[in-house]
Amino acid sequence: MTKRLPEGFIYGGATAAYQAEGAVHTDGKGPVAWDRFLEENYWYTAEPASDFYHMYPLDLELCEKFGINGIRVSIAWSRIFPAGYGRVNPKGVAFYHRLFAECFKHHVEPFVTLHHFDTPEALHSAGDFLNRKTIDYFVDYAKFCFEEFREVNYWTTFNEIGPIGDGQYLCGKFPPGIRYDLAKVFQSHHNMMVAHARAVLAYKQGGYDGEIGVVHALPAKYPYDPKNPKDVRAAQLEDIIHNRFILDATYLGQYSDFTMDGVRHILSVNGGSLDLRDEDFETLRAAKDLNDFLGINYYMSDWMRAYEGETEITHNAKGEKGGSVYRIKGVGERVFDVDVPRNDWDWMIWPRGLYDQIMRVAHDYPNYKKIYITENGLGAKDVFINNTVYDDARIDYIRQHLNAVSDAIHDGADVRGYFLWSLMDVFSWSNGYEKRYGLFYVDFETQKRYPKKSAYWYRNLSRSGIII
Ligand code: BGP
Repeated sequence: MTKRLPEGFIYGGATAAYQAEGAVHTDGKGPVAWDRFLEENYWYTAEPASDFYHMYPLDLELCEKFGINGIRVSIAWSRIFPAGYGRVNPKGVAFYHRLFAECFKHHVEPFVTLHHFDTPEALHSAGDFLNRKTIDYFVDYAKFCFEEFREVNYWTTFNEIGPIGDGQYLCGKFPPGIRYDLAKVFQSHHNMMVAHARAVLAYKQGGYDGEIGVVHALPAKYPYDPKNPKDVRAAQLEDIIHNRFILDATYLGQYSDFTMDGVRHILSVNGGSLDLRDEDFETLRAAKDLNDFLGINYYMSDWMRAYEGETEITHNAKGEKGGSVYRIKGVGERVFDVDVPRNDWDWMIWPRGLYDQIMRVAHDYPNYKKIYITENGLGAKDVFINNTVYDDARIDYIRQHLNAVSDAIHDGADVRGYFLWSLMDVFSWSNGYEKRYGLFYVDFETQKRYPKKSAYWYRNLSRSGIII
Protein backbone atom coordinates (compact mmCIF):
# COMPACT_ATOMS: atom_id res chain seq x y z
CA MET A 1 0.00 0.00 0.00
CA THR A 2 1.39 3.42 -0.90
CA LYS A 3 1.59 5.84 1.97
CA ARG A 4 1.29 9.60 2.08
CA LEU A 5 3.20 11.86 4.43
CA PRO A 6 1.32 14.71 6.13
CA GLU A 7 0.88 18.27 4.78
CA GLY A 8 3.69 20.58 5.82
CA PHE A 9 6.16 17.70 6.22
CA ILE A 10 9.79 18.77 5.84
CA TYR A 11 11.79 17.00 3.13
CA GLY A 12 15.24 17.92 4.26
CA GLY A 13 18.89 17.23 3.68
CA ALA A 14 21.47 17.15 6.48
CA THR A 15 25.04 18.43 6.69
CA ALA A 16 27.52 19.26 9.45
CA ALA A 17 30.03 22.12 9.45
CA TYR A 18 33.23 20.11 9.76
CA GLN A 19 32.19 17.46 7.25
CA ALA A 20 30.92 19.89 4.62
CA GLU A 21 32.60 23.28 4.86
CA GLY A 22 36.30 22.60 4.36
CA ALA A 23 38.12 25.96 4.70
CA VAL A 24 39.51 24.65 7.97
CA HIS A 25 41.94 27.54 8.45
CA THR A 26 40.08 30.20 6.46
CA ASP A 27 38.92 33.61 7.71
CA GLY A 28 40.17 33.19 11.24
CA LYS A 29 38.65 29.80 12.08
CA GLY A 30 40.23 28.34 15.21
CA PRO A 31 41.52 24.76 15.37
CA VAL A 32 39.53 21.75 16.53
CA ALA A 33 40.88 18.48 17.87
CA TRP A 34 39.88 16.69 14.69
CA ASP A 35 42.41 18.64 12.59
CA ARG A 36 45.38 16.83 14.06
CA PHE A 37 43.56 13.62 14.98
CA LEU A 38 42.66 12.95 11.34
CA GLU A 39 46.20 13.66 10.21
CA GLU A 40 47.65 11.30 12.78
CA ASN A 41 45.11 8.47 12.65
CA TYR A 42 43.39 8.39 9.28
CA TRP A 43 44.21 8.63 5.58
CA TYR A 44 42.33 11.90 4.87
CA THR A 45 41.67 15.31 6.37
CA ALA A 46 38.76 17.77 6.47
CA GLU A 47 40.17 19.60 3.44
CA PRO A 48 38.58 20.06 1.03
CA ALA A 49 35.44 18.30 2.32
CA SER A 50 32.61 19.54 0.07
CA ASP A 51 33.89 23.14 0.17
CA PHE A 52 30.46 24.19 1.43
CA TYR A 53 32.11 27.32 2.81
CA HIS A 54 32.26 28.58 -0.77
CA MET A 55 29.80 26.32 -2.57
CA TYR A 56 26.76 26.86 -0.35
CA PRO A 57 24.93 29.08 -2.88
CA LEU A 58 25.02 26.24 -5.39
CA ASP A 59 23.96 23.64 -2.82
CA LEU A 60 20.97 25.76 -1.80
CA GLU A 61 20.02 26.31 -5.41
CA LEU A 62 20.05 22.53 -5.83
CA CYS A 63 17.84 22.19 -2.74
CA GLU A 64 15.24 24.44 -4.28
CA LYS A 65 15.39 22.68 -7.65
CA PHE A 66 14.96 19.28 -6.04
CA GLY A 67 12.13 20.14 -3.67
CA ILE A 68 14.25 20.09 -0.52
CA ASN A 69 12.64 22.52 1.90
CA GLY A 70 14.81 22.04 4.97
CA ILE A 71 18.52 21.80 5.63
CA ARG A 72 20.43 20.78 8.73
CA VAL A 73 23.59 22.82 9.10
CA SER A 74 25.81 23.30 12.10
CA ILE A 75 27.76 26.32 13.21
CA ALA A 76 31.46 25.66 13.69
CA TRP A 77 31.97 26.95 17.24
CA SER A 78 35.61 27.78 16.42
CA ARG A 79 34.59 30.05 13.53
CA ILE A 80 32.68 32.21 16.02
CA PHE A 81 35.04 31.88 19.00
CA PRO A 82 38.41 30.68 17.64
CA ALA A 83 39.56 29.70 21.14
CA GLY A 84 36.14 28.50 22.27
CA TYR A 85 35.54 31.64 24.35
CA GLY A 86 36.63 35.27 24.55
CA ARG A 87 37.36 37.00 21.26
CA VAL A 88 34.66 36.83 18.58
CA ASN A 89 35.67 36.34 14.94
CA PRO A 90 33.50 38.72 12.85
CA LYS A 91 34.25 36.89 9.61
CA GLY A 92 32.82 33.68 11.03
CA VAL A 93 29.71 35.49 12.19
CA ALA A 94 29.28 37.10 8.77
CA PHE A 95 29.60 33.73 7.02
CA TYR A 96 26.65 32.24 8.90
CA HIS A 97 24.48 35.31 8.28
CA ARG A 98 25.22 34.89 4.56
CA LEU A 99 24.47 31.18 4.72
CA PHE A 100 21.12 31.63 6.48
CA ALA A 101 20.11 34.43 4.09
CA GLU A 102 20.82 32.10 1.18
CA CYS A 103 18.65 29.40 2.78
CA PHE A 104 15.69 31.75 3.06
CA LYS A 105 16.23 33.05 -0.46
CA HIS A 106 15.69 29.49 -1.68
CA HIS A 107 12.81 28.71 0.71
CA VAL A 108 14.88 26.18 2.61
CA GLU A 109 14.38 26.26 6.38
CA PRO A 110 17.69 25.98 8.24
CA PHE A 111 17.75 23.74 11.32
CA VAL A 112 20.90 24.89 13.05
CA THR A 113 23.02 22.76 15.37
CA LEU A 114 25.41 24.47 17.77
CA HIS A 115 27.75 21.53 18.25
CA HIS A 116 28.28 18.70 15.79
CA PHE A 117 31.35 16.86 17.19
CA ASP A 118 33.70 19.86 16.80
CA THR A 119 34.67 21.27 20.19
CA PRO A 120 37.36 23.95 19.79
CA GLU A 121 40.87 22.52 20.30
CA ALA A 122 41.73 24.54 23.41
CA LEU A 123 38.64 23.28 25.24
CA HIS A 124 39.01 19.77 23.90
CA SER A 125 42.54 19.40 25.20
CA ALA A 126 41.44 20.72 28.59
CA GLY A 127 39.09 17.72 28.89
CA ASP A 128 36.28 18.58 26.48
CA PHE A 129 32.91 18.14 28.20
CA LEU A 130 34.47 16.10 31.01
CA ASN A 131 35.71 19.48 32.19
CA ARG A 132 32.76 21.42 33.59
CA LYS A 133 34.26 24.71 32.42
CA THR A 134 33.41 23.62 28.87
CA ILE A 135 29.74 23.59 29.92
CA ASP A 136 30.01 27.28 30.87
CA TYR A 137 31.78 28.16 27.63
CA PHE A 138 29.22 26.25 25.59
CA VAL A 139 26.36 28.13 27.24
CA ASP A 140 28.10 31.46 26.55
CA TYR A 141 28.57 30.46 22.90
CA ALA A 142 24.92 29.36 22.67
CA LYS A 143 23.67 32.64 24.15
CA PHE A 144 25.83 34.59 21.73
CA CYS A 145 24.34 32.67 18.79
CA PHE A 146 20.73 33.04 19.99
CA GLU A 147 21.20 36.79 20.24
CA GLU A 148 23.19 37.21 17.03
CA PHE A 149 21.37 34.86 14.65
CA ARG A 150 17.81 35.91 15.29
CA GLU A 151 16.84 34.82 11.79
CA VAL A 152 17.16 31.17 12.89
CA ASN A 153 13.83 29.55 13.79
CA TYR A 154 15.04 26.06 14.77
CA TRP A 155 17.99 25.47 17.08
CA THR A 156 19.55 22.21 18.14
CA THR A 157 22.05 22.24 20.98
CA PHE A 158 23.99 19.03 20.32
CA ASN A 159 24.24 16.44 17.63
CA GLU A 160 24.47 12.93 19.07
CA ILE A 161 25.69 13.11 22.64
CA GLY A 162 25.65 9.27 22.64
CA PRO A 163 28.05 8.68 19.75
CA ILE A 164 30.34 11.43 21.09
CA GLY A 165 30.85 9.55 24.36
CA ASP A 166 31.14 6.28 22.43
CA GLY A 167 33.59 7.65 19.84
CA GLN A 168 35.74 9.59 22.30
CA TYR A 169 35.95 7.19 25.27
CA LEU A 170 34.71 3.72 24.26
CA CYS A 171 35.79 2.92 20.68
CA GLY A 172 38.40 5.65 20.58
CA LYS A 173 37.65 6.47 16.95
CA PHE A 174 37.09 10.17 17.80
CA PRO A 175 39.64 12.43 19.50
CA PRO A 176 41.11 12.05 22.10
CA GLY A 177 41.03 8.36 21.18
CA ILE A 178 40.51 6.94 24.68
CA ARG A 179 39.27 3.35 24.72
CA TYR A 180 37.09 1.26 27.00
CA ASP A 181 36.52 3.92 29.68
CA LEU A 182 32.85 3.50 30.55
CA ALA A 183 32.90 6.02 33.40
CA LYS A 184 34.08 8.72 31.00
CA VAL A 185 31.34 7.71 28.57
CA PHE A 186 28.59 8.28 31.13
CA GLN A 187 30.22 11.41 32.54
CA SER A 188 30.47 12.94 29.07
CA HIS A 189 26.81 12.08 28.39
CA HIS A 190 25.78 13.63 31.69
CA ASN A 191 27.81 16.83 31.40
CA MET A 192 26.65 17.40 27.83
CA MET A 193 23.05 16.90 28.90
CA VAL A 194 23.54 19.52 31.62
CA ALA A 195 25.00 21.86 28.99
CA HIS A 196 21.99 21.16 26.76
CA ALA A 197 19.55 21.89 29.58
CA ARG A 198 21.30 25.13 30.48
CA ALA A 199 21.22 26.31 26.85
CA VAL A 200 17.51 25.47 26.58
CA LEU A 201 16.81 27.44 29.75
CA ALA A 202 18.81 30.40 28.41
CA TYR A 203 16.86 30.30 25.15
CA LYS A 204 13.51 30.24 26.91
CA GLN A 205 14.55 32.96 29.36
CA GLY A 206 15.65 35.07 26.38
CA GLY A 207 12.08 34.96 25.06
CA TYR A 208 13.09 34.19 21.47
CA ASP A 209 10.46 33.31 18.88
CA GLY A 210 11.93 30.09 17.56
CA GLU A 211 12.17 26.51 18.75
CA ILE A 212 14.92 24.55 20.42
CA GLY A 213 15.65 20.86 20.77
CA VAL A 214 18.37 18.25 20.73
CA VAL A 215 19.39 15.51 18.29
CA HIS A 216 19.93 12.01 19.67
CA ALA A 217 21.11 8.94 17.76
CA LEU A 218 18.77 6.12 18.75
CA PRO A 219 19.90 2.74 17.41
CA ALA A 220 17.52 0.00 18.57
CA LYS A 221 19.04 -2.81 20.63
CA TYR A 222 17.50 -6.26 20.43
CA PRO A 223 18.36 -9.50 22.23
CA TYR A 224 19.85 -12.14 19.93
CA ASP A 225 17.66 -14.74 21.59
CA PRO A 226 14.63 -13.02 23.10
CA LYS A 227 13.94 -16.12 25.21
CA ASN A 228 17.35 -16.00 26.86
CA PRO A 229 17.23 -13.61 29.86
CA LYS A 230 20.99 -13.02 29.62
CA ASP A 231 20.67 -11.78 26.03
CA VAL A 232 17.72 -9.63 27.07
CA ARG A 233 19.86 -8.09 29.81
CA ALA A 234 22.74 -7.50 27.35
CA ALA A 235 20.38 -5.57 25.06
CA GLN A 236 19.07 -3.54 28.00
CA LEU A 237 22.54 -2.60 29.22
CA GLU A 238 23.70 -1.67 25.74
CA ASP A 239 20.54 0.42 25.37
CA ILE A 240 21.28 2.21 28.64
CA ILE A 241 24.77 3.18 27.42
CA HIS A 242 23.64 4.53 24.05
CA ASN A 243 20.01 5.62 24.46
CA ARG A 244 18.24 5.39 27.74
CA PHE A 245 20.61 7.33 29.98
CA ILE A 246 20.43 10.30 27.60
CA LEU A 247 16.69 10.11 26.98
CA ASP A 248 16.06 9.98 30.75
CA ALA A 249 18.17 13.11 31.23
CA THR A 250 16.33 14.86 28.40
CA TYR A 251 12.74 14.08 29.34
CA LEU A 252 12.69 12.88 32.96
CA GLY A 253 15.27 15.32 34.29
CA GLN A 254 16.79 12.42 36.22
CA TYR A 255 17.89 8.83 35.68
CA SER A 256 15.26 6.22 36.45
CA ASP A 257 16.07 3.51 39.00
CA PHE A 258 16.22 0.98 36.16
CA THR A 259 18.77 3.11 34.30
CA MET A 260 20.93 3.76 37.36
CA ASP A 261 20.85 0.11 38.33
CA GLY A 262 22.33 -0.71 34.90
CA VAL A 263 24.92 2.08 35.12
CA ARG A 264 26.05 0.90 38.57
CA HIS A 265 26.40 -2.64 37.30
CA ILE A 266 28.46 -1.53 34.28
CA LEU A 267 30.75 0.60 36.45
CA SER A 268 31.10 -2.10 39.11
CA VAL A 269 32.51 -4.39 36.41
CA ASN A 270 34.53 -1.81 34.50
CA GLY A 271 35.60 0.53 37.30
CA GLY A 272 35.20 4.27 37.73
CA SER A 273 32.64 6.52 39.35
CA LEU A 274 30.47 9.47 38.34
CA ASP A 275 30.21 13.05 39.50
CA LEU A 276 26.45 13.68 39.48
CA ARG A 277 25.46 16.75 41.50
CA ASP A 278 22.15 17.87 42.95
CA GLU A 279 22.32 21.15 41.05
CA ASP A 280 22.72 19.20 37.79
CA PHE A 281 19.39 17.53 38.39
CA GLU A 282 17.73 20.81 39.26
CA THR A 283 18.87 22.09 35.86
CA LEU A 284 17.79 18.93 34.03
CA ARG A 285 14.39 19.00 35.71
CA ALA A 286 13.87 22.68 34.92
CA ALA A 287 14.49 22.00 31.20
CA LYS A 288 12.81 18.63 30.71
CA ASP A 289 9.47 20.01 29.48
CA LEU A 290 10.94 22.87 27.46
CA ASN A 291 12.33 20.91 24.50
CA ASP A 292 10.25 21.98 21.51
CA PHE A 293 11.32 18.98 19.49
CA LEU A 294 13.47 15.88 19.49
CA GLY A 295 15.69 15.09 16.53
CA ILE A 296 16.19 11.37 15.99
CA ASN A 297 19.14 10.13 13.97
CA TYR A 298 18.67 6.54 12.97
CA TYR A 299 20.77 4.34 10.71
CA MET A 300 20.83 0.84 12.16
CA SER A 301 20.08 -1.52 15.00
CA ASP A 302 22.14 -4.06 16.91
CA TRP A 303 21.55 -7.59 18.19
CA MET A 304 23.11 -8.36 21.53
CA ARG A 305 24.24 -11.57 23.17
CA ALA A 306 25.53 -12.10 26.69
CA TYR A 307 29.33 -11.92 26.97
CA GLU A 308 31.58 -12.69 29.91
CA GLY A 309 35.06 -11.85 28.56
CA GLU A 310 37.22 -8.74 28.33
CA THR A 311 36.27 -5.67 26.29
CA GLU A 312 37.33 -5.74 22.66
CA ILE A 313 36.26 -3.31 19.95
CA THR A 314 37.47 -3.13 16.36
CA HIS A 315 36.15 -0.29 14.25
CA ASN A 316 35.61 -1.20 10.60
CA ALA A 317 36.82 2.09 9.08
CA LYS A 318 37.41 0.98 5.50
CA GLY A 319 34.13 -0.76 4.79
CA GLU A 320 35.54 -4.29 4.80
CA LYS A 321 32.42 -6.25 5.58
CA GLY A 322 32.74 -8.50 8.60
CA GLY A 323 35.54 -6.47 10.17
CA SER A 324 33.61 -5.19 13.18
CA VAL A 325 34.09 -6.49 16.69
CA TYR A 326 32.18 -5.06 19.66
CA ARG A 327 32.20 -6.83 23.00
CA ILE A 328 31.95 -5.05 26.31
CA LYS A 329 32.80 -6.60 29.62
CA GLY A 330 29.73 -6.90 31.83
CA VAL A 331 27.45 -5.71 29.03
CA GLY A 332 27.36 -8.00 26.00
CA GLU A 333 28.48 -8.45 22.43
CA ARG A 334 27.02 -7.43 19.11
CA VAL A 335 26.21 -10.37 16.85
CA PHE A 336 25.97 -10.18 13.10
CA ASP A 337 24.65 -13.63 12.15
CA VAL A 338 21.03 -12.54 12.14
CA ASP A 339 18.94 -12.54 9.02
CA VAL A 340 19.20 -8.80 8.42
CA PRO A 341 21.01 -7.02 5.57
CA ARG A 342 24.01 -4.89 6.47
CA ASN A 343 26.23 -2.48 4.62
CA ASP A 344 29.98 -2.77 4.07
CA TRP A 345 30.65 -1.08 7.42
CA ASP A 346 28.55 -3.75 9.19
CA TRP A 347 25.64 -1.44 9.91
CA MET A 348 22.53 -3.59 10.22
CA ILE A 349 19.74 -2.18 8.06
CA TRP A 350 16.50 -2.50 9.99
CA PRO A 351 13.76 0.04 9.21
CA ARG A 352 11.54 -1.48 11.86
CA GLY A 353 14.03 -0.18 14.44
CA LEU A 354 13.18 3.38 13.47
CA TYR A 355 9.49 2.68 14.06
CA ASP A 356 10.32 1.03 17.39
CA GLN A 357 12.46 3.95 18.56
CA ILE A 358 9.91 6.60 17.59
CA MET A 359 7.16 4.69 19.39
CA ARG A 360 9.39 4.12 22.39
CA VAL A 361 9.93 7.86 22.77
CA ALA A 362 6.20 8.48 22.36
CA HIS A 363 5.30 5.88 25.02
CA ASP A 364 8.09 6.31 27.55
CA TYR A 365 8.54 10.09 27.31
CA PRO A 366 5.08 11.54 26.57
CA ASN A 367 6.38 15.09 27.17
CA TYR A 368 8.43 14.86 23.92
CA LYS A 369 6.17 17.31 21.97
CA LYS A 370 7.29 16.49 18.40
CA ILE A 371 9.94 14.64 16.46
CA TYR A 372 12.01 15.27 13.36
CA ILE A 373 14.06 12.49 11.83
CA THR A 374 17.22 14.58 11.63
CA GLU A 375 19.45 11.94 10.00
CA ASN A 376 18.89 8.70 8.15
CA GLY A 377 20.61 7.41 5.04
CA LEU A 378 22.73 4.77 3.39
CA GLY A 379 26.52 4.94 3.27
CA ALA A 380 27.90 3.24 0.16
CA LYS A 381 30.88 3.12 -2.16
CA ASP A 382 28.93 4.84 -4.92
CA VAL A 383 29.85 4.11 -8.54
CA PHE A 384 29.93 7.23 -10.70
CA ILE A 385 28.92 6.55 -14.31
CA ASN A 386 27.31 8.72 -17.01
CA ASN A 387 27.71 11.73 -14.71
CA THR A 388 25.44 10.18 -12.10
CA VAL A 389 25.04 7.35 -9.60
CA TYR A 390 22.30 4.74 -10.04
CA ASP A 391 21.78 4.40 -6.30
CA ASP A 392 18.72 2.16 -6.21
CA ALA A 393 19.83 0.65 -2.92
CA ARG A 394 19.77 4.12 -1.35
CA ILE A 395 16.29 4.82 -2.73
CA ASP A 396 15.12 1.53 -1.33
CA TYR A 397 16.66 2.32 2.05
CA ILE A 398 14.97 5.74 2.21
CA ARG A 399 11.64 4.31 1.06
CA GLN A 400 11.65 1.63 3.73
CA HIS A 401 12.56 4.04 6.49
CA LEU A 402 9.95 6.58 5.41
CA ASN A 403 7.38 3.81 5.47
CA ALA A 404 8.39 3.16 9.07
CA VAL A 405 7.98 6.88 9.83
CA SER A 406 4.57 6.89 8.18
CA ASP A 407 3.51 3.86 10.26
CA ALA A 408 4.64 5.63 13.44
CA ILE A 409 2.62 8.73 12.50
CA HIS A 410 -0.36 6.51 11.82
CA ASP A 411 0.07 4.96 15.27
CA GLY A 412 -0.01 8.34 16.98
CA ALA A 413 3.55 9.70 16.99
CA ASP A 414 4.01 13.33 16.02
CA VAL A 415 6.75 13.35 13.36
CA ARG A 416 7.10 16.54 11.33
CA GLY A 417 9.98 16.02 8.96
CA TYR A 418 12.84 13.94 7.61
CA PHE A 419 16.39 15.03 6.82
CA LEU A 420 18.34 12.68 4.65
CA TRP A 421 21.98 12.24 5.58
CA SER A 422 23.48 13.68 3.61
CA LEU A 423 22.39 16.46 1.29
CA MET A 424 25.49 16.16 -0.90
CA ASP A 425 28.40 13.79 -0.38
CA VAL A 426 30.56 14.76 2.58
CA PHE A 427 33.37 12.85 4.25
CA SER A 428 32.69 10.48 7.10
CA TRP A 429 34.41 11.20 10.44
CA SER A 430 36.00 7.80 10.80
CA ASN A 431 35.51 6.30 7.33
CA GLY A 432 36.77 8.96 4.95
CA TYR A 433 35.63 10.17 1.56
CA GLU A 434 34.86 6.69 0.25
CA LYS A 435 31.69 6.33 2.29
CA ARG A 436 29.13 8.44 0.46
CA TYR A 437 25.57 9.26 1.46
CA GLY A 438 24.52 12.27 -0.63
CA LEU A 439 21.64 12.96 -2.98
CA PHE A 440 24.27 14.86 -4.97
CA TYR A 441 27.53 13.24 -5.96
CA VAL A 442 30.51 15.45 -5.22
CA ASP A 443 33.70 15.22 -7.26
CA PHE A 444 36.03 16.22 -4.44
CA GLU A 445 38.71 17.39 -6.90
CA THR A 446 36.59 19.76 -8.95
CA GLN A 447 33.84 20.26 -6.35
CA LYS A 448 31.24 19.76 -9.06
CA ARG A 449 27.87 18.38 -7.96
CA TYR A 450 25.90 15.72 -9.90
CA PRO A 451 22.35 14.69 -8.95
CA LYS A 452 22.11 10.96 -8.25
CA LYS A 453 19.08 8.88 -9.18
CA SER A 454 17.96 9.29 -5.56
CA ALA A 455 17.80 13.09 -5.96
CA TYR A 456 15.15 12.72 -8.67
CA TRP A 457 13.28 10.19 -6.60
CA TYR A 458 13.38 12.54 -3.59
CA ARG A 459 12.08 15.41 -5.73
CA ASN A 460 9.03 13.35 -6.75
CA LEU A 461 8.47 12.42 -3.14
CA SER A 462 8.55 16.02 -1.93
CA ARG A 463 6.16 17.11 -4.69
CA SER A 464 3.57 14.43 -4.04
CA GLY A 465 4.11 13.41 -0.42
CA ILE A 466 3.57 9.84 -1.60
CA ILE A 467 6.16 7.20 -0.80
CA ILE A 468 6.54 5.13 -3.96
C1 BGP B 1 26.09 10.48 12.42
C2 BGP B 1 26.70 11.85 12.40
C3 BGP B 1 26.97 12.38 11.03
C4 BGP B 1 27.38 11.35 10.02
C5 BGP B 1 26.54 10.09 10.10
C6 BGP B 1 27.05 8.96 9.26
O1 BGP B 1 26.53 9.82 13.55
O2 BGP B 1 25.88 12.76 13.06
O3 BGP B 1 27.86 13.45 11.17
O4 BGP B 1 28.72 11.17 9.94
O5 BGP B 1 26.42 9.62 11.41
O6 BGP B 1 28.04 8.28 9.95
P1 BGP B 1 29.39 7.82 9.31
O7 BGP B 1 29.98 9.07 8.74
O8 BGP B 1 30.20 7.26 10.43
O9 BGP B 1 29.05 6.83 8.30
